[in-house]
Amino acid sequence: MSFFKRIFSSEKKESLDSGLEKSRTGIIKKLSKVFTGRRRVDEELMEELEEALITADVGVDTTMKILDRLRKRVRFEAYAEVEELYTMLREEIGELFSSGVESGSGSNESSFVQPYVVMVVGVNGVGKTTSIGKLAWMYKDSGKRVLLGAADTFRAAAIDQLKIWSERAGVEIIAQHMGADPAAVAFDTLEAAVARNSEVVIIDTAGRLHNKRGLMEELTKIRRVMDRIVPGAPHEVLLVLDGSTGQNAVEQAKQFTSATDVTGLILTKLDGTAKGGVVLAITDQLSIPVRFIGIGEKMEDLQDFEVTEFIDSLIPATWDV
Ligand SMILES: Nc1nc2c(ncn2[C@@H]2O[C@H](COP(=O)(O)OP(=O)(O)O)[C@@H](O)[C@H]2O)c(=O)[nH]1
Ligand SMILES: [Mg+2]
Repeated sequence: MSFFKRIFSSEKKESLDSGLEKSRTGIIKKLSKVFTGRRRVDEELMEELEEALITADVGVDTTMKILDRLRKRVRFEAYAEVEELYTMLREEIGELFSSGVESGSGSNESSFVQPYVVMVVGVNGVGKTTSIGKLAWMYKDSGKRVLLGAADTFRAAAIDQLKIWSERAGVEIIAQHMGADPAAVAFDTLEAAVARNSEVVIIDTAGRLHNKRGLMEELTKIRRVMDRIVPGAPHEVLLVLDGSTGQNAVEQAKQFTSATDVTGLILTKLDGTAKGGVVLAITDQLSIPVRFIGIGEKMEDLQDFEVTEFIDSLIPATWDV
């Protein structure tokens, strides 16, 4: 690993650790109640562990799955010490992530297709526009020519907000007036991207979920128009979910994925919440990889999601049970 890579990784780990601090503290507190003072693994302990995970927003179904596997292993491997159970818990969580879908690597695809078109969807207020600003900066920082499209034309403030982010990130933006047809904005953006030789295009959208059919039609229209200019676009559809809403985020994801094809997830606001366990529930229950996580409001506060790093930060290996 190069010197710079190492510096970058340790910085990344530090901000991940501080971003997930509330979740980690919450989970450790719950787990320590279960494990402390115990030596032997018995059914009572297993039931308490089950409850701890459910209340840590891992969700009932996912918790049951983890506990089933733990129970089998405890029986089969004849492990009975709590330290081993803690290790097994971390392993099973890792297994859950890797058996669901591959994750991470949100920033490499753009080298293959040009322009690489990313459409960002999700309910109002989850952090779409903010995440687009952060993503734009991330791509720009890695040397890409980035263009943003302000296809959330529902509110004037939404367009202005994306403009501010485009300035902050130092990237260009295509916008029209409030109330303009979102598909027309997407069309303009892709045309401009082709003309300007942009490498990455990120399209903001409005997320009014009050009417699923309307949402579905609007997103379908935007996709169709983009595909006409850049065949295959959008190459990635990122659904943004607010991690601080816990199990509601899982429900929202289910609704959205039935309205349009989603290729990846961005989980935001993991910094302000103790509900980080929801990442497990989401990964387990939807077959969609988590691409990025938001751990703050600043431009640098978006990270590539890496399973091992995430587990190490949320449920540290070195914690003494
Ligand atoms: N703490 C924190 N706040 C965030 C994060 N992502 C977005 N926000 C905040 O969430 C609010 C709504 O974000 P916005 O991007 O406007 O959501 P949109 O309606 O989906 O476009 C803003 O106040 C953002 O600063 C995050 O990762 N952490
Ligand atoms: Mg917005």
